[in-house]
Amino acid sequence: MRLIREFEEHCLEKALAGTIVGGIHPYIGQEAVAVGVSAHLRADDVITSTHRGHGHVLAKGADPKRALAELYGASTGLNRGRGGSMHAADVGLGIYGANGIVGAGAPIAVGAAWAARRAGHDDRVAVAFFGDGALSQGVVLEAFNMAALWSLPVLFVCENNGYATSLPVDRGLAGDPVRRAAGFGLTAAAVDGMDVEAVAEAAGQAVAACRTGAGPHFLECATYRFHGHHTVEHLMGTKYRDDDEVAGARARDPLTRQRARLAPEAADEVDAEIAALIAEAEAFASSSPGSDPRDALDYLYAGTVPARPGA
Ligand SMILES: Cc1ncc(C[n+]2csc(CCOP(=O)(O)OP(=O)(O)O)c2C)c(N)n1
Repeated sequence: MRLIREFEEHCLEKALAGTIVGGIHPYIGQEAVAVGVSAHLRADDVITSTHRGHGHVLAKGADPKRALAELYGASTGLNRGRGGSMHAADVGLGIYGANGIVGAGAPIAVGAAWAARRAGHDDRVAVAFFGDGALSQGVVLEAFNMAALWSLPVLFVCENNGYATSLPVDRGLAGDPVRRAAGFGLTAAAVDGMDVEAVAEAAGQAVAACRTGAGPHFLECATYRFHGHHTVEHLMGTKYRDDDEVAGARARDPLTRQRARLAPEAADEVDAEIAALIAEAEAFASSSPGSDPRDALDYLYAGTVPARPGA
């Protein structure tokens, strides 16, 4: 969680300064979800992510140096600087991409689970992370249907942070997410997404059940993003949330809650280790060469992709 928080704080600063072109969608506040779920994932499992994807990508094991370089548009980035903040992927690590299209990762995860089964990897799990706004995208409901119909090992993780851009969830979403997923035959539950241990416990059960053929699962994680939807919101001073509401969520900061459970020396050690990693990532990313505009048309079509671990 600390790595994601520090990475994101760094990116926020760089995006507001214009070093990261195009801005970012900060994940700050939601770290417990990516970490609690990913704690149960193996290298050969697959994740799909969203426009708010730095946390998922780092939690699945992406190299922070290459992740930051990607945001800097550098040729050393995860995707040679062509994906940027919203499209970071590392197929070799089972990261099938952050995705700027709301809900688009869900059917990709279903496809990955189906492909794994076809290849005989019955205990490989695919996880689709998405926001509450994605629950009303038709493609997500189609993904629920197919995963349930074929009893695929997919864990759908809905990060309900209360807003789709500036639209409050109670004005955009009919009914209850858990009941909606259960209506498709998914095993569905809700959990406190601001508590990493609660998320880890619920996700652990769901992932284990997926691995043993119990079919698709759905986890609604109640969380909150501490910052705006996108850095443009910071620059414009857009406001649609009460200060009290944001302060209330910050009082439940998952990092503070987890720190209280750790020995102070252990927490300090983690802080020092992460500070060094971020400094190293910044040195690497800022000294890396940019992509060459002359090869802009390269890599549009897949040639070979890196072998999957355990393939
Ligand atoms: C298919 C599609 N519709 C609309 C958008 C514009 N859009 C980008 S992010 C966003 C809100 C998404 O909200 P949510 O899924 O709850 O995720 P969060 O931003 O809260 O993490 C919207 C509507 C888009 N990118 N793709």
